[in-house]
Amino acid sequence: AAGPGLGRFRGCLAGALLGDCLGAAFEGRSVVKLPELLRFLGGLEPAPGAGEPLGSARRETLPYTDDTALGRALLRSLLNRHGFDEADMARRFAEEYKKEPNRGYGMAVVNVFKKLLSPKCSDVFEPARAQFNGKGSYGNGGAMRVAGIALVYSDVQDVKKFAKLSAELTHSNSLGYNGAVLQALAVHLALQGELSKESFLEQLISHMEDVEADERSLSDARALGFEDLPFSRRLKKIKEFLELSSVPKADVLFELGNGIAALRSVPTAIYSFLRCMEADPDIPDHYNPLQRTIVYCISLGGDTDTIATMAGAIAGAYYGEEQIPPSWEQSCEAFQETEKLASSLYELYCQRI
Ligand code: R7I
Ligand code: MG
Ligand code: MG
Ligand code: MG
Repeated sequence: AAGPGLGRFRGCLAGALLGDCLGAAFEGRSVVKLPELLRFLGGLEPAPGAGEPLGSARRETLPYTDDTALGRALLRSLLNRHGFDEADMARRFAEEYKKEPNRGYGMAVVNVFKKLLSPKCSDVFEPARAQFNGKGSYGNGGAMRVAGIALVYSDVQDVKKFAKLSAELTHSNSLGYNGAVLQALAVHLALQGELSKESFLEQLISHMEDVEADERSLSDARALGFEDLPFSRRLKKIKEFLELSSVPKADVLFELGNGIAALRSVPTAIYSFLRCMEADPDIPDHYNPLQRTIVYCISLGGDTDTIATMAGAIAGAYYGEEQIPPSWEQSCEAFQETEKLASSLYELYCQRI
């Protein structure tokens, strides 16, 4: 069977970039007012009738953050090594951090990068295991950068395996790396294209019930005071939410969250993507479903760059590059890189099928 086309690869990387750059302008705000967000987005459009050339200096450039910096490091490693190579990927993450340490990295993960940069480090998974007194980080850093795994591996078992390994370079708590597995699975399914909301969720639930059933996942969840299979449970909550014609923002934040823990952000990104397949009375109709997804994520506040980059990657893989607005894309720092990376990735993906 013919695999996904190049437009989905471009869409995925561009959607991720948009989510990060647009979301970063609002990161950490507990409340984002929709009129302010819509005004901000309106400012990205070229002035009407001004005949302004594309990419003119007048347009503001929105910097990308650690989400994109590491997402691209992951992609370059996969491309260079023709697949997952833990030592190469770890080195690229650490070198990327060293080159530009002010991209908004998580407070704790920088210690992993510093240890990886030491010539004494022989096991590249060891610094991540030492985080948080040996419990490992459950932050969303493994998930925010993982989309590329689904763009290189077409087999779902490979997607799970390498999403986990890539995340374990910095996040050894299962609540961190299982979030990365879930995000990679969502991108994998989105790349296959036309698929109902119901079957998208059913497939995610059935994969995650398997992923979360191992001893480590059960004991990590219990140690943190969560019920068993916490990601699977939140996917089921998403299913309930989607059966309602609308869900108050407060309920979404209470049940799914908008925080830096993978458990409080990956399900939120997936919900945002699925909810925004339909029109939203609060979001203007001229926005397409991909734009709506990003607007919705940012309107939730909190970890806006990361939730929007994850939802943007899923939506971009699903809808393809046709839904990437040029004016938004051209507002993002280093947006031209998306095209090059997508073409190389697509070539590798086709070789591997
Ligand atoms: O997960 P990580 O890479 O951070 C990603 C976030 C995204 O929002 C990016 O956009 C960027 O802003 O940062 O980095 P970590 O430092 O591993 O985890 C992020 C935070 O999660 C930590 O600084 C802690 O506040 C929290 N955290 C934990 N807190 C207590 N106990 C993660 N794991 C633990 C834990 O085990
Ligand atoms: Mg960030
Ligand atoms: Mg931050
Ligand atoms: Mg963030």
